[in-house]
Amino acid sequence: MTQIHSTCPYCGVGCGVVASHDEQGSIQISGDKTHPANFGRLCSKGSALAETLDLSDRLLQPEVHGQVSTWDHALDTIADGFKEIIDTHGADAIAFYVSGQLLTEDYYAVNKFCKGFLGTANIDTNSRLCMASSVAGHKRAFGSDTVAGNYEDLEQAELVVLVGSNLAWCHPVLFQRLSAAKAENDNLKVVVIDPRRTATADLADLYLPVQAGTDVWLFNGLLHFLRTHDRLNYEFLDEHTHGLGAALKTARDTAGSIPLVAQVCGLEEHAVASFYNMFARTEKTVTVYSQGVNQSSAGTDKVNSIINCHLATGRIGKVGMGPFSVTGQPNAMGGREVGALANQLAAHMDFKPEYLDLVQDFWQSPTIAPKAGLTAVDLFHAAAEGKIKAIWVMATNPVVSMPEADLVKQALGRCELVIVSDCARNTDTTEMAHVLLPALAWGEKDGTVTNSERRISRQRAFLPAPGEAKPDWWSVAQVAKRMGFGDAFAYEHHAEIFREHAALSAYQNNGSRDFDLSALTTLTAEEYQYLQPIQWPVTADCPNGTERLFGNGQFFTPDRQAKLLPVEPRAPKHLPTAEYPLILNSGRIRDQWHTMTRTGKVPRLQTHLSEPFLEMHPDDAEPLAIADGDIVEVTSPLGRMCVKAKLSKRQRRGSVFAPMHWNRQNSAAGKVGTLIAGEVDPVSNQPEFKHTPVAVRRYQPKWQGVLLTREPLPLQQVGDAEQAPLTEMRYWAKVRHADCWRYEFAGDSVVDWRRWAREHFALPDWLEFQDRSQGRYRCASVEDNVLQVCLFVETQAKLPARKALAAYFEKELAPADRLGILSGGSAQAGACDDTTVCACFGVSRSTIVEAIQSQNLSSVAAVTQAVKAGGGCGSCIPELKALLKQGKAAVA
Ligand SMILES: Nc1nc2c(c(=O)[nH]1)N[C@H]1C(S)=C(S)[C@@H](COP(=O)(O)OP(=O)(O)OC[C@H]3O[C@@H](n4cnc5c(=O)[nH]c(N)nc54)[C@H](O)[C@@H]3O)O[C@H]1N2
Ligand SMILES: Nc1nc2c(c(=O)[nH]1)N[C@H]1C(S)=C(S)[C@@H](COP(=O)(O)OP(=O)(O)OC[C@H]3O[C@@H](n4cnc5c(=O)[nH]c(N)nc54)[C@H](O)[C@@H]3O)O[C@H]1N2
Ligand code: SF4
Ligand SMILES: [Mo]
Repeated sequence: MTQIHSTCPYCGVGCGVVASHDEQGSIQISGDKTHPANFGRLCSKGSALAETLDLSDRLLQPEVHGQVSTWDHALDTIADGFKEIIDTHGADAIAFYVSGQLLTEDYYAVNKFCKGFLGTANIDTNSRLCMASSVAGHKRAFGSDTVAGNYEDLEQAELVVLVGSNLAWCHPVLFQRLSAAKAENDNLKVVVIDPRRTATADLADLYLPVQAGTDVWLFNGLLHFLRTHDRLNYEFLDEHTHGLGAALKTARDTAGSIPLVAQVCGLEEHAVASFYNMFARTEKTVTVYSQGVNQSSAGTDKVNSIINCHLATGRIGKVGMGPFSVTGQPNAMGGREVGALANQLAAHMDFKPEYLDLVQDFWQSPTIAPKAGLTAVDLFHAAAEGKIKAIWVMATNPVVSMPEADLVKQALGRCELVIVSDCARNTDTTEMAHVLLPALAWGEKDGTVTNSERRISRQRAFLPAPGEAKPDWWSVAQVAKRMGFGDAFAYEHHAEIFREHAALSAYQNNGSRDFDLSALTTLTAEEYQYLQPIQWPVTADCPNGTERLFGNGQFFTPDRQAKLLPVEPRAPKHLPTAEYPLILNSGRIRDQWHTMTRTGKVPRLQTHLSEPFLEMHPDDAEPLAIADGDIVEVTSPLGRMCVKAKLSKRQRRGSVFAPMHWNRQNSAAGKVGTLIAGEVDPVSNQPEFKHTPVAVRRYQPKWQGVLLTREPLPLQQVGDAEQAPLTEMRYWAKVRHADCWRYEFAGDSVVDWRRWAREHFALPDWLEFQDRSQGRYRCASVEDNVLQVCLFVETQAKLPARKALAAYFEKELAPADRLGILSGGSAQAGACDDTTVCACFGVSRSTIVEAIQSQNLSSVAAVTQAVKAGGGCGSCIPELKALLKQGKAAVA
């Protein structure tokens, strides 16, 4: 048994994991008890990592124009293409769109190649969609992109304010740490500010269901309140900041009274007053913020309105206090460190003349991009207009995750050369590639990532490179070599790249820049291999890293003073209209990661929420005659989406929520990016993902069906007009079970199901049942007593319970089962599906509710003891609490 320590590849918490390998090759992933981010904990996604490591769906060989190719040919194609395009159109006709899921070493190499050797700054990253507003806000306030505090601050605080953050689902281990600290300390209070009552809100002492887009009013109001209640820290303000007067004036002019704030923000006055009082009287306050803040056309202002309140009270950089932007991706921070945003140069330096010289000198490069390049939305617009001729997309899936997602697809269609580096073979973006490069995936790749608290950790390989897959830095270096830059990219090992990256951070720094790894510039390959998690800056003065910055009141502006900004609140770009009366919010669910290329492989991660959905308040649904589980069509001026309605009072009236995960690989029209406009924040250029006016209507199909099959269908069979009548389907979604695939579908076209099923699925052992008067068709195909396929179509009645059907795929069929299948399984037809709450032990909602009621359970621990739920990763604990609460209410 060998054990290798690595870091989880999902969220920015950056948990340490241990991969244990036995000789038979089976691998187990557990939490690393020694890692300071998680001390052994993992969430549902992290604890399912071992189930994502198989090579199904992997891209394992380079491809050029749809043909498998050698690396040489693929790399030559890229280098020749780049040279030709640069010769005719200039370097700015080339672009890179990269990702916070690259390792720092990959990120450094591609940024250096683009800005120093091709000479264009047209490299942007999906962090533009994620962290750009925080970066811009930090720079305006601190002069540098610095997250001052650390995770321990959330435990040491007495007030944690969560703004636009669903920490329970998106940073689950940090949420677990906060919950545990709260359980131990009665003085630790939590405020949650989010238009949706999320699982995170269940931990809150005070929950503010703020009207979407109004956070600046709320925090301006807070700043004014702090002043009128004499809570400003004038000593700190005088010595260490500028801009107080203007900030206070704007706060007073725009949010000078609690009734006004309450009205604009759609909150109760007493709730606003409680929040302000809690903040005013609690010195140890941490304000955590995430995409409800960043992904807004006023994102940067939201960030500064929060930071203002911390600067005004001097609560920054000290134990248990500070503004805290939690990062999304495993290496969102690393991307910022290497400078791979289009408006950054490198190593936390911008396009200032002195830095251009410094970086060019360090790189010894033939050129240096003189000014900022195109940011994500503009970059794809430029491609759509034919100005970008070649684009290299690395470790991101923009055809799904960008706003105006369909325009992004068209833009790629217009480019002469589209290169996509990915580990997955089939994504909405790989479909658009001329050249596909197979990348090493997690477990195979090796390098470093930086988490939300500036902690650099190693991701270590514990699997051999499969097929022809290579590290991303290697493909960049190979193209660079072919373009004549071999000397600058002669890396043989990722440790060399890390050393160079550290050296650039230290180069002519002398304490002038926050990002400084000067004590790591001479790491040997061995020291790098055993590098322990460490928080930057790492310098001669702080060789073991730095827990917090700014505690001394010294910032990274020229005069070392921080800045408060006057922030004028403004409404989101697009407001609801008569035609599009509801506000569409979008984000994440507990068990899926982004576009599902990895978490989508794990059956148990699909049991919690298995189909694309739109969450809406029952009062908004009722006048539209929409019931829970109905299919709805959601439209914006840009496009439409077709998903299932999920009614919930957790949703604020007037606003609806859709997850960002579904795409063309697993649904007919579940991709929310299609609807979202490319409106961006004017300072950060981050898109407004959380505020799209939409219309919703019920879609009543002529028939609905479900197909379960042991082998996945080729996509065309359910999507292509030539192939099958199913194309007319307005709705389909693909769900993975342990032993079969499930396709849910619905449509209007007239289909001869009997013929269709026989043509596609009939085996000698064929069971069939049709009742035309009821509009019902059912069939099943069995081979050697093993169920291969079953199909159910209904025009009037409900479809059978899916769990029972899927269970037939798990066993050899007994004679009685044959009858059972066509009658819809042991569960009654019409029984609705019972969702799984605990993904670790597969415990369903009904089992938990039954146990709570019959055994009169009153605590999470008791539920865990009774039915195991909550005893694994703990991600479902907020839901268990909610079920306990409901149970109590029912009894009362
Ligand atoms: N399970 C899971 N975890 C993840 C990810 C994943 O894909 N799946 N992705 C990771 C990544 S890259 C990121 S960036 C993070 C994101 O983590 P979060 O930011 O926590 O997640 P989101 O669901 O995008 O949005 C957060 C909340 O903002 C709220 N919100 C919307 N509009 C407003 C507003 O105007 N004001 C306020 N105050 N709140 C608003 C939404 O209702 C939502 O609950 O998650 C990371 N963790
Ligand atoms: N509607 C809506 N859209 C959103 C958001 C939202 O809240 N709402 N959030 C936005 C945010 S915050 C983010 S971060 C983005 C995320 O969006 P994306 O970055 O597009 O999502 P992923 O599915 O994580 O895509 C990563 C891709 O890289 C591949 N990959 C993984 N590791 C590697 C590697 O080492 N090398 C290479 N070459 N490939 C690799 C994966 O297989 C996958 O195809 O989505 C944004 N889009
Ligand atoms: S909280 Fe979960 S997804 Fe995030 S790093 Fe930890 S284990 Fe991975
Ligand atoms: Mo993100």
